[in-house]
Amino acid sequence: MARTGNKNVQAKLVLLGDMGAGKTSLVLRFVKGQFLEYQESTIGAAFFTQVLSLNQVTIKFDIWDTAGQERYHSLAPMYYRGAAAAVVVYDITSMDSFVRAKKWVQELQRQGNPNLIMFLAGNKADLAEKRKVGFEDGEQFAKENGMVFLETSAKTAQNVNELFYEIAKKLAKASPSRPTGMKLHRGSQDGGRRLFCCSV
Ligand SMILES: Nc1nc2c(ncn2[C@@H]2O[C@H](COP(=O)(O)OP(=O)(O)OP(=O)(O)O)[C@@H](O)[C@H]2O)c(=O)[nH]1
Ligand SMILES: [Mg+2]
Repeated sequence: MARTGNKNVQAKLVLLGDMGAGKTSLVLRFVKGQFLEYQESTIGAAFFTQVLSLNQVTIKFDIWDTAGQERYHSLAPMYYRGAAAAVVVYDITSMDSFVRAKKWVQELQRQGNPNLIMFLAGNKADLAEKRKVGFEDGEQFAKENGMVFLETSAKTAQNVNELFYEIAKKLAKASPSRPTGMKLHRGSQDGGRRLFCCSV
């Protein structure tokens, strides 16, 4: 395969949403291919990395998985500031989590990065019998706010890779070519946790 024209993109990605919506579970499904029935609530935030290749573009995701508990709300700007993409997650079995997701979207819109690419994930799609938020409600809200919308399940893996591929596609389009290349930390694909980070 021709190696010319390869593009390397490093992108900061943040997940936001109510506690228990499944942010950590989505990231763990994507980064490690695993799912825990009793996933612990995140404290502060957790950091993961993952590399995705799309045709001639290699995307290195720096993923900030934030804590949904209200007491950590004030930390959130630290994680979404400078982010290229944000995934706002709600739980389709919880109307409260959908209301919370809308608030996150408003906060992101107010914080003034017009280039932020936003995604809406209605998670726990496997729990269809307990559904409280209609597919159309998520779709409609996403449309009104220029977001890409998917219903996902970290448990069954439904649409999880698709979500990150959609993000990668948008980022690849949005980011300028860097012909000299950047260093990729391929060794960190296992999604190591680091509590303190980072330059923005
Ligand atoms: N059935 C089902 N359960 C899920 C799914 N995703 C997450 N869960 C469960 O929901 C609970 C909460 O998931 P987490 O990933 O910890 O949620 P979170 O958004 O990271 O929560 P905080 O860290 O508190 O903000 C866990 O017990 C998960 O096993 C899903 O797609 N389907
Ligand atoms: Mg979590």
